[in-house]
Amino acid sequence: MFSSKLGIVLFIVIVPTVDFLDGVKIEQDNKETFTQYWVSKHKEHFDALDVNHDGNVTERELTVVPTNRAKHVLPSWRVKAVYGVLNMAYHTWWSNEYTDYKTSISFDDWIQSFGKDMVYTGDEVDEFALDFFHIVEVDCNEELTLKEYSKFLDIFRNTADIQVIFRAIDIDRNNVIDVKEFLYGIKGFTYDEAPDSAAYIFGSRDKES
Ligand SMILES: [Ca+2]
Ligand SMILES: [Ca+2]
Ligand SMILES: [Ca+2]
Repeated sequence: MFSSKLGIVLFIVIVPTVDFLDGVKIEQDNKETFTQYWVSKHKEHFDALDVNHDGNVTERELTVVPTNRAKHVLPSWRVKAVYGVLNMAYHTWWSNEYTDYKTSISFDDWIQSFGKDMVYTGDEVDEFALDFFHIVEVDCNEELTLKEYSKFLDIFRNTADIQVIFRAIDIDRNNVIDVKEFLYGIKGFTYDEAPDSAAYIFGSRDKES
């Protein structure tokens, strides 16, 4: 039963639906284009952040709204840390010189920004991943249990089966997610242009109607 569920997740990862890509035009004015898979996974994450479905992610949707969700699953000092990390992410990767410091960012804006040099660096992605790992790693043993990891998924509005996602991220199948596995997932999500189950790290809205 479990393996069939995992199969469904892997199927979703490997064969993402592309209907929502209609109308998404990627215009890179400097070099590379991204694979359809890469665009589709980032669009899904963008849509999860765009809670009012108006096609734009505002500062509030990226920072305040997820922080409010964190209040349900984390103690207050960790909630403040969530806000701090998301605020950094907003000003680094969303509202910046490449998007003319807009406060309401469309998917096209975001993807243009991503393609520019210097916007996403490996160090910043690592810092984001390590910060979030330690925010939700509440008993300080450097491993995420299913319960700890589910806090991260709650913050990012996951509605899919958390056990299935956990198994996809827990690459060595020892029933905990360590720092390396979490970093691999965040980096894979950010950069990998080929399907990889670890790229499912932020969860999914696959039960959303
Ligand atoms: Ca919105
Ligand atoms: Ca732990
Ligand atoms: Ca593991």
